[in-house]
Amino acid sequence: MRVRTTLGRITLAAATALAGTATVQAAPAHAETALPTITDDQGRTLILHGLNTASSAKGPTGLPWISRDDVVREARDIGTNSVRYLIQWKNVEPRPGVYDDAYLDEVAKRVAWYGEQGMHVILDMHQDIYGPDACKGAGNGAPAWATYTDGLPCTPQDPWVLTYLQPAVLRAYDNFWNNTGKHPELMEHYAAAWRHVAQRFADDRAVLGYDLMNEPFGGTRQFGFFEGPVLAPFYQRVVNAVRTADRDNWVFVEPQALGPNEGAETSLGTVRDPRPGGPRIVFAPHFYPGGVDLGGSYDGAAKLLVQAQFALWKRNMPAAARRLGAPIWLGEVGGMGQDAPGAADFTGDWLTMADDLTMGWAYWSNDPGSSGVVDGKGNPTLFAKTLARPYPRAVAGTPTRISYSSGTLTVGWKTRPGISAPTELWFPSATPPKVTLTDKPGTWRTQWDATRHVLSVWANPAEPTHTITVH
Ligand code: 9MR
Repeated sequence: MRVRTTLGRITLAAATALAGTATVQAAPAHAETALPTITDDQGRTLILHGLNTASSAKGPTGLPWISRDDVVREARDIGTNSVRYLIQWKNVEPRPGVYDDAYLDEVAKRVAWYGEQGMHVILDMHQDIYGPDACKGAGNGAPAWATYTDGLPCTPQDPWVLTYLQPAVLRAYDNFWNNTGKHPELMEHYAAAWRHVAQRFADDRAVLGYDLMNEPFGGTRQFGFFEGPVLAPFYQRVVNAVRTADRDNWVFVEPQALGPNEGAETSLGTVRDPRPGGPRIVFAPHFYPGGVDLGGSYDGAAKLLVQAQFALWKRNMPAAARRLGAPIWLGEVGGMGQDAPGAADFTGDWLTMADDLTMGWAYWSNDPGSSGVVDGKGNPTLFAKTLARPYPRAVAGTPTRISYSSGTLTVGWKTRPGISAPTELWFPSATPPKVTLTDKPGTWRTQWDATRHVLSVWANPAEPTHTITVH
């Protein structure tokens, strides 16, 4: 009886899921209006390819391992046009209300390295497991003075994510989100710290925006008890604070990590942008299916599980972006060692998913090692090759298609009136590419920059749509 009931439920769930799929497939692709896009100061859509830089910034100095040469090499060899650059609340506000501007100067110095390469910087206020003082140095992010564990015990766990469930860590979050009713001041401090950072970088031309909190975790409140009632109002408060200092940079908001990282739905509420001239809020989920970052693989039965999570993510995250009225950007994906079974395959598949969704990404991470782009000896890894993929870095309109296979890049877009800057495509090779475009001959032109490996395309603005194919 019990078995039958369960089977009945499963069948019902499967039928519902299939019905959902059928509806989605039956609808013609153009029936859904395109999501808004992240744009540059010339109105072009930015497709961001970048590397998270870096896990090493979680340490005491709050600064990543990189030198200027590493940034030059990334831009040249991988063609990145952006970076998700990690900063730490503990370094920004080492004592309550006291900001370390010398730290922000060091950040600004590194931001300038990206600016020299024409890259866009997204500053990410990173945290894992709340902060170093929540559980014997296991975490990063929050300063000691903002860590209230109320004397509860803690033992760091392996894999590291299980440390999130330790009593002291849960309590530190419960106090931060004021689930305990005892520390309303902590979220206020966080918002004010962001205001300070925004003030410092508002006029820095290399900075594109701010990722307000890495992988939020709700403590003892999760999912519908957290994302709607706690996280969204918190983001609203931070956005309002940022906007008092910076009207124009983009603000990136993440769903909670648990669930959405694996493709589950998010119930994050809408965040309003008070800036004049249209919202600049980006939905910025991560993708870590099947624990690929925690020693998982992409072969055999594990691959089937991960593929199911691909399908979920691909349906649920764009749907959430649509609900929030925001562009989507994949802020973290990767973490798999280059020797893990299926690493190249996995990378190819998420890159294809990103292209299918005309969505940019930031790979985790550029730290030297087996999941970085250089290994411990400084040699390029598998990822240095796979991430160096042809792409449209700026599109003079709304992209409708990005696809790359067998050496051919195809990009479709709709004209957006008033953009005079060209569409720009990046290629890993210096060989001039062969180009065809659907615009009438003589109405468009291209220019090849063999140093930057960038093809600029001035399409005919009188044509409503364009498709370029490049071999
Ligand atoms: O890869 C990182 C690992 O070496 C650290 O021990 C861990 C805890 O700080 O963080 C890992 O990076 C994670 C990132 O901070 C947040 N998203 C998931 C990343 C991969 O697990």
